[in-house]
Amino acid sequence: MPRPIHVLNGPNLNRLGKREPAIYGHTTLAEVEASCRDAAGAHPLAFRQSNYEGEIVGWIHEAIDAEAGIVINPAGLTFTSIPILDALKMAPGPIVELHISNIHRREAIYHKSLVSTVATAVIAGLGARGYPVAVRAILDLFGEAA
Ligand code: DHK
Repeated sequence: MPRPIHVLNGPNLNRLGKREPAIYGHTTLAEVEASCRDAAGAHPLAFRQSNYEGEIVGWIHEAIDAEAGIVINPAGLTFTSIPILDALKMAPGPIVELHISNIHRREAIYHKSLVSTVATAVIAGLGARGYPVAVRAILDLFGEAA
């Protein structure tokens, strides 16, 4: 069975497309999901978004049990959530941390990611197109092109 990929999105990303378009662009989360499914090809892909930290921790546990590769945009929880960091520490990997914006070019509150300490790789600043890039990178790391 091809290893699955779980794409997890944090708070406020359900508003993508109309949320601060100058920073996050006009692509909606549904369009992001479609681009991830295209990139995943035959690989099983779960795509989720929550505004709740505990729900995201539960999804990371599910990804661990499924031995999934994880693409995660924890959004604002990137810089605050030790529970998400602790959950990711248990993941078999690969883990690609993703940010639509280049967090290092933004206000200082967005500079220190807790997740980067356990991520295999980080993508930031490619806009919504970063998501299919992350999915293809996970497939490469699996050693299984789509
Ligand atoms: C999304 C958010 O909601 C912010 O809190 C992050 C991230 C950046 C993004 O660029 O996708 O800082």
